[in-house]
Amino acid sequence: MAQVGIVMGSKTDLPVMEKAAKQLEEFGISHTLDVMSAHRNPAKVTAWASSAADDGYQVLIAGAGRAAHLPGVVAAHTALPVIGVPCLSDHLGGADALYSIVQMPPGVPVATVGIDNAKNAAILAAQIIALSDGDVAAALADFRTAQADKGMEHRAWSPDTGSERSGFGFRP
Ligand code: C2R
Repeated sequence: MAQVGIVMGSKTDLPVMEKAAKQLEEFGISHTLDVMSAHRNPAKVTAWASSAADDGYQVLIAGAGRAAHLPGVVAAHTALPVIGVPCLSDHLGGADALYSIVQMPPGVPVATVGIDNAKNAAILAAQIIALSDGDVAAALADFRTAQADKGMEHRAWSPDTGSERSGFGFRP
């Protein structure tokens, strides 16, 4: 049984959504990756989301671009937490997908990450799973430590002078 189910509206979303899969792998979290569209394959999406909890998933991640209704439709069919990833398209700078996902009306939420930020979706999924999984909690703690150490390696940039100083902080 996989812990996280990742779906995307089109295989053209794969370059973005596979970043979520990669991050989950680094945390040792089992997952599935599927393509299904709420308007092209409505019956498939309904069946998948409706049985997701019984199938053992703990968190679902749904990515889509343009009129991104997939995350909301998935959330409509399950009580599992759903994280939406707005995918960038050729139009509107990804704002179409972002607004479609983040502006769910009250009652059926979709936790929304930044445009194309599938990595954050995976980290958020890991944080939810870590509430009841000590191994994932430990993996997340290691990840945070490594990230902090990596940040310290960067040269700090001063907003006042525009100059660089070494030794602390991170560079925006
Ligand atoms: P194609 O490249 O297949 O034409 O898809 C996909 O997520 C993709 O970003 C273009 C874009 O359409 C999106 N799409 C949705 C949904 N299904 C496909 N937003 C959906 O169900 O929400």
